[in-house]
Amino acid sequence: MDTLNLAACQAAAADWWKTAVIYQIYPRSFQDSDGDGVGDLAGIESRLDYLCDLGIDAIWLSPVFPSPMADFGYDVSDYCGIDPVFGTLEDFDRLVASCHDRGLKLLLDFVPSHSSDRHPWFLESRSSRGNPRRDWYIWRDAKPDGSPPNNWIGEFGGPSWTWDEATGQYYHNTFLPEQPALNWQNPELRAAMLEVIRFWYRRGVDGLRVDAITHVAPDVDKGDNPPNPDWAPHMGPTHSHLQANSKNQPEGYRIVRLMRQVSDEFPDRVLIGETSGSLGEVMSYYGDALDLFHLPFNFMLLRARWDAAEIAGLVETYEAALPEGGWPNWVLGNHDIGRIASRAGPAQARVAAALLLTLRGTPTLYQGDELGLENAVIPPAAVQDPWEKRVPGLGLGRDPARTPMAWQPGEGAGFSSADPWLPLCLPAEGDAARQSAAPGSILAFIRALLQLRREEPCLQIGSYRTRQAGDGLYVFDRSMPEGAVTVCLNFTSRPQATGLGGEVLLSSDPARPRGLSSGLVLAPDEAVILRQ
Ligand code: ISL
Repeated sequence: MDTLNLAACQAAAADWWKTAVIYQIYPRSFQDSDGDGVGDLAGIESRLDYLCDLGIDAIWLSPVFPSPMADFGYDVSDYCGIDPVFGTLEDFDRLVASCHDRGLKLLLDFVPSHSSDRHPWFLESRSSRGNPRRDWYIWRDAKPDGSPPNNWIGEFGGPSWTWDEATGQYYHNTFLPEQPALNWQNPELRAAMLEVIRFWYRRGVDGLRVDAITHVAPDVDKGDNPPNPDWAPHMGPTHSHLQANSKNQPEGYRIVRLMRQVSDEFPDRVLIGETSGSLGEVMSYYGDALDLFHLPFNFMLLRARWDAAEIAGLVETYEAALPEGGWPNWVLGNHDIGRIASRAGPAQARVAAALLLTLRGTPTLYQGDELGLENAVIPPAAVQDPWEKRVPGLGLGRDPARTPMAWQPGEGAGFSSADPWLPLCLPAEGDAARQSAAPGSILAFIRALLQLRREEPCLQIGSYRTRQAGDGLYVFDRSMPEGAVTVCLNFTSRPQATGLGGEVLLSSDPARPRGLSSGLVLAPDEAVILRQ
């Protein structure tokens, strides 16, 4: 499948976010600078050189806004501020400047579907039925029997309606009761939220990752969701019903178009949407006229069985589904899902990184995955995630992928001088300092991959074509009119003959000689990039 012609290659090179590699920072767990056990903005600033050495182009920060932290920042109580645990607006301005000095872009999270129940807007809204901000949130009467207006279930379990005794109505919450859903149908709320985008762009932010977009502007009067015929208890309560009426409603798409129009008032900004469902749903968020998200997140690799043929199949399916002119993107890990080194197995972590960083499209690399961090075992007393607390024991909790970075030897692994908010989990190959000094480490391999990606236009903007996929071997080409590179991935723990020859540009095995090779046989769990 050849998906890109020369003109498209040139067009791709014009937008920075098409050739960039994005690195997701989960600020609570990146670097603590003030000894409270929680990471902060000054800590991030102090680690920018590490990120430059790594070779990424942009950082995206999970929320750093004022928040009671019921959902660790995804419950925002002031959209235009910085939570004291992370620092101040001055710290933020300094971070933007320090990023830009180094040629790094900075993206923020934007959480439009819900605020915190401590947001002054909500405090006003719930103060009386007649309050001018009542309609900024979604309020409905109980059914005659006192039950909620419909059967929708919250993403973290429980009804997605919360009764307000004082005013005698239910408010809608898609996630926790502490996260009331914003009513985007209200023109004043809409204007206020769109102004938030301008606020951060005026401060120099280069783009936004828009949270939980599928839940924005639900049509709560559309009726009950139908039961899910394929549901099993281990899937958790949320999926007991299909979210046919509660997600991806037409008004939501209109809102995204407005967000994009505001974003386009500023040059060179990128809008990324957290779409989470089917391929069709993801594609729908490009917009027929490519007027919605530049990059609707592609989470296919997050859910894939770690199998060469299966993954090659989904890459082809994704490539084929892209709208004309739509730019692809790939995500291998984030703060909501188990670590890739645990999902694929630690031995496959290099293969997984090679896949993420050589597929066509903008990759997002999650902090700690460059160290091969695995899921942490969180003792029950240390659990923080509200999802795990509300629906325990099903493995839904997200703490295992949110543990602090391990930077260097010594107490707190250089993350904090205090007890960290989540237990530290050391990567099997050692902390960042140790891996930096070890040529065979996963960190060294990912640095080399990112350097090769910078030097090799094929890897940035070349077309994609599967060569072979099956029996644990996945080989694909990235081509430009001037030449091609071939990526060979061994998904197994046994050697694999590729039948290919060429110049070895990079291998996950530092012992493999560079230069010409014929009849390439991959070692177990090896990734090799060849110039044909
Ligand atoms: O809606 C979903 C499935 O039907 C979820 O996958 C949903 O998209 C996802 O949980 C949204 O996650 C984001 O918003 C949450 C927050 O807890 C997560 O950390 C964030 O990534 C609420 O803001």
